[in-house]
Amino acid sequence: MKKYIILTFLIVLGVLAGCGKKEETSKEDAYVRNLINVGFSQLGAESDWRVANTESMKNSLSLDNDFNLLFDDAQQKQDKQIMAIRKFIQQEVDCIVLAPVTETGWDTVLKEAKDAKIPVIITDRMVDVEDDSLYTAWVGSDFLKEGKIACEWLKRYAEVEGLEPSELHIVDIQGTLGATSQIGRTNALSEAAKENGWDLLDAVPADYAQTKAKEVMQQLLKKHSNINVVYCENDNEAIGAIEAIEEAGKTVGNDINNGDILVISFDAAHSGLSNVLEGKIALDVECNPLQGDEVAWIIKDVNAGKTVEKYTYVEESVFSTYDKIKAVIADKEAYDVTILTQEILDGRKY
Ligand code: GZL
Repeated sequence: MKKYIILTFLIVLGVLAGCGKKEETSKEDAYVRNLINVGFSQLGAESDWRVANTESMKNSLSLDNDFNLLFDDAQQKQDKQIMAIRKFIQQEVDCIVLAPVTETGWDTVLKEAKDAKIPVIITDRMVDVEDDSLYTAWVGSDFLKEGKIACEWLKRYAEVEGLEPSELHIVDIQGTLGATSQIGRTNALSEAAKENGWDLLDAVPADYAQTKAKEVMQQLLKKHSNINVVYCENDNEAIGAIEAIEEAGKTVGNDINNGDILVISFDAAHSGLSNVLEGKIALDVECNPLQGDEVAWIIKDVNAGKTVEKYTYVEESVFSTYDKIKAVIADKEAYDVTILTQEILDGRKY
């Protein structure tokens, strides 16, 4: 069957080459080289983060890096991801990469991959399975820690601004319910609110989508007249929420004491950081989407029969233009707050 994949691939390549398209690698090279066939089930294209993540994976799992990548976009539907994994198994790929939309519901299909002796690498969010030998490795972020960093910053902001904890009236615009990133960021806020005595008014999911977040924010503004902090679980939600807040005649910024609504966000994508630089997002905790190289190295090591690290966390930063807080602590680890400038923004990769 593997020959089928390579043969099909070469026919496609030959057709493309026949269209006069200059291939980075010639048909003969591809045939001669023993490519690693990888099936990648990506959960969707719902956010700037996801688009950057897909680009990173495609750039790393490329023909020039000795990969033949079979890519599937599941449009945020778990059943489409399960179908894609089953198709990769039928095609006898060498490795499966899964970016799971939510944590549960993967045991059966990952068992099928294991029975077919196909290693599975999980990226970004986590899977919640009975037997963690169903996946070989995971590459992603510590979402609870991201949330703790944001909440530690908010606690220090209130102290610097002379605000009583009970004067923070917060709404949480959540990500996709059941996604590891949503679970971690939501739990960090609800724990901090309880610990610090903050007024956590509401938590409503918006699937990391800008349009949905705008609608959610419009409803929250109608329901609560005293909101002064909006905790958005990604940048696209923050941008949607800001649109709703400004259309309601309110202001976003770093100055709650003078009537601003403070917007906190996650991802630190270019769109989010542009809003930080404009002073519209007060804090943006990075969630690094550039996981492709790490995943490619792991696949090559697995393919070569080497043992690999089970869990790999990507590097992340914290951005603001509010320069009265220089660092925050999360789990005994200090995070320097990067005071964002245009130069730093221009130098970012996504
Ligand atoms: C986080 C990732 C989340 C991002 C959102 O690793 O799963 O999903 O924070 C994306 O932007 O949609």
